[in-house]
Amino acid sequence: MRNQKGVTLIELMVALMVASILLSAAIPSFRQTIINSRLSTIASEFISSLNYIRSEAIKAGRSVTLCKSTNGSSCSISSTVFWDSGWIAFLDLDADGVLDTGETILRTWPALASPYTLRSSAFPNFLRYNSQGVTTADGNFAVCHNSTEVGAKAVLITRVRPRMGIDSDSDQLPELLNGSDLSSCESP
Ligand SMILES: [Ca+2]
Ligand SMILES: [Ca+2]
Repeated sequence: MRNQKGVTLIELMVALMVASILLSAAIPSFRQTIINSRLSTIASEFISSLNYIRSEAIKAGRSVTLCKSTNGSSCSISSTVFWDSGWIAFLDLDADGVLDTGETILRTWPALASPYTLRSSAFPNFLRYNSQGVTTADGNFAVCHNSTEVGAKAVLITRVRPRMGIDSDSDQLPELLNGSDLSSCESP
């Protein structure tokens, strides 16, 4: 009986050890899964914002602009403020990309949780769709966690439809409009 108890205790200890090893291996991958899912959600939500302003522009027959904003009530043109600080959509009556007196804010989006980032070199301050639902330029946005390109998401702005950048060569780096891999979270 005593012998049997001893074996049970050893078995228990081994089981605990195996469980702790499995758990310590599982936690980082579980964490990565959460980060990946969050990156996809942010990119999808940003694409939804773009589709929203595009359809509003067509509906209104006027330009609708999306600009980065820290307060949900005015655009920021500071070079130290990025899209991850939040963004707003407004009816841009004079199509200048600036929220002027008399122009209506249509929707606001809050800042991303740190350390998630949303950046673009082609659109440092704003992105405008005209009344035909066409942007003024092409370009890329990068959605990153902790400035890490591996596993990041890209949002590609073509004149008409925004889309998610795909990773066709499976190297964990999404491809940008020119076909090259995302190489910078800060200025994609
Ligand atoms: Ca304006
Ligand atoms: Ca790739």
